[in-house]
Amino acid sequence: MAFTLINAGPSPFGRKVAIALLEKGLEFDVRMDTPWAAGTITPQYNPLEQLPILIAGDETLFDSGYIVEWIETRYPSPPLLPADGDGRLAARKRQMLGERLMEIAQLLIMEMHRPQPGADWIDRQTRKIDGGLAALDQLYEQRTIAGETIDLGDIAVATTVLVFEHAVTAGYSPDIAAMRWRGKYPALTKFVESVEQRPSFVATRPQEMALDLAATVG
Ligand SMILES: N[C@@H](CCC(=O)N[C@@H](CS)C(=O)NCC(=O)O)C(=O)O
Repeated sequence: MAFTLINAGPSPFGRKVAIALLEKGLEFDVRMDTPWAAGTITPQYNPLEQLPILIAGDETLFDSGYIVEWIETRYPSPPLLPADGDGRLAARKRQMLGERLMEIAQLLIMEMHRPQPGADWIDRQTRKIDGGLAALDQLYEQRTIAGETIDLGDIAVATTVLVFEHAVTAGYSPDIAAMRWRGKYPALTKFVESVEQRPSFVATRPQEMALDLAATVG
């Protein structure tokens, strides 16, 4: 099966899909796009006009959570979800927190690029980031990663918090205190430091792209 991943350089959602494909040993081509820019190809493939998109043979898949579910269902080996129900639910919970935290962080960063950011909205999103990171830290206090096994929850969490750092160094985001997690959340930090050198993570580091967020939301 031929796979093409349509992605944006820094996208943690796209990186999650790329890591899942690499962990499964599936080869894929990458096509970069900017969904906000004139001439974007994204709406041709996704009515929700978002990346990532995976073209898998004659199927077109979108939304990163759905795409990784599709990959896991079609290519179950090696597994990226535990076989037992409780383990699966625990992995899904971490995946959900990682994905929602990323969406909340995007809302917050976009708001900060508006001409007149709303202070209450910023406070509200900031509280969610504090709460979500603290919840993940608690979950990682109880998680030991056996051998080389990671799951879709680990991938979603690590890609999210790693892009928090990239967004600041690449200049897309102000340095927001609530989004600084390394060292502040010990169990989460230990977990990320145990996976960020995996070949699938090294091969998919966020790439800078020209982004004018003020123009996008203005
Ligand atoms: N729930 C979506 C979120 C994807 C998302 O927010 N993608 C961003 C790029 S990182 C995007 O395409 N934004 C354009 C837009 O929302 O209009 C997923 O998991 O795939």
